[in-house]
Amino acid sequence: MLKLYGFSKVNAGARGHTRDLRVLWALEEMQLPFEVVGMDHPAHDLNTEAYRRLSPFEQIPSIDDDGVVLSESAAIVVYLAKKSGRLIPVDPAGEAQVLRWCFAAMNSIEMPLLALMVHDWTADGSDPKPRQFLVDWVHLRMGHLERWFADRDYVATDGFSVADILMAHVLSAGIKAPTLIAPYPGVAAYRDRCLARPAWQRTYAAYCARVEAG
Ligand SMILES: N[C@@H](CCC(=O)N[C@@H](CS)C(=O)NCC(=O)O)C(=O)O
Repeated sequence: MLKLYGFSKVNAGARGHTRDLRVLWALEEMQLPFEVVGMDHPAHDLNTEAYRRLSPFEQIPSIDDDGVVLSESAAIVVYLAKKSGRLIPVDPAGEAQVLRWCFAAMNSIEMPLLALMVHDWTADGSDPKPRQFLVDWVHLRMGHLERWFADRDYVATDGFSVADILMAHVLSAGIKAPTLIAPYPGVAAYRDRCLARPAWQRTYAAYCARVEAG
């Protein structure tokens, strides 16, 4: 049975946004059987030699699928898609489009959003320039996405794919200020279209029922 290492307890600010949700969503979409191994972040469950063998950076999510050990949410959802034959095309050209947009979600989009978030956690506000640079970077990328979604429902292919799980999660968990997405109605509609999927609704409800704030 596939084991997913996900949070059982995590700080209140992160609860509901953590990256194990990407894998839980993919598993729900694909209807694959799995069990969750609940990890208590405040109790340092991630900082053990045993867990580092699964996840070298001591992070969630990771999986052990009967000996196939993986960390990195994007690698995991692509593995699951290929294993199940769902949410990724079988032809190399279609698969390449999905991989392209998985990388874009994890790099071109998540990077500026995460940089802004970390800045806002840590900076004392004495110099407004770094924050303005990061806000401008986010708007640049959001403008690019808005153009991309002008004639598309999903980011990589005609149908919903694992790239949409990653992109929609980044656009949802990574954007704290509504002002960062409000000028981009196409991006907001795309994110909401993905999050309206029954599999996401079930995933999120089960996560909220299981994961404690600590
Ligand atoms: N690139 C990794 C990032 C994973 C990550 O940042 N996980 C966070 C939770 S969302 C974590 O485990 N943080 C705990 C820590 O670093 O101590 C992925 O996409 O899986």
